Amino acid sequence: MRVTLIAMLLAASCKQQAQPARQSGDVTEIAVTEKGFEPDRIETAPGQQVTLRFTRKVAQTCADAVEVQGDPVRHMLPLNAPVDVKVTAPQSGQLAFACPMNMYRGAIVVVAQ
Ligand SMILES: [Cu+2]
Repeated sequence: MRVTLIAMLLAASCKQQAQPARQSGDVTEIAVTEKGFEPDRIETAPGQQVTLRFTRKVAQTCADAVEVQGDPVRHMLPLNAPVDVKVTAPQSGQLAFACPMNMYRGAIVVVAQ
């Protein structure tokens, strides 16, 4: 009986944490690994301001910089040094980011609330 109750409470709290959409001002950590950007898909609400915090964790990668769609600045990513890039999500669709050679890619994906 008691175990069942605890299990239900745990399930309920997990459900709350699983909300995909970001709040304004949220920081999203993105690692650069041998696989590329992790995560490579960040869900957010329309028009939200999101801070992407890129941290490159591998020395040998062509993703030593990141370019965000609509942002003319190429953001250099020094090894193991977090770099914040502030973006505003569009009203719909997605905002892509990629390494300068466009091999590793990711996107901020707008989801309806
Ligand atoms: Cu590349």
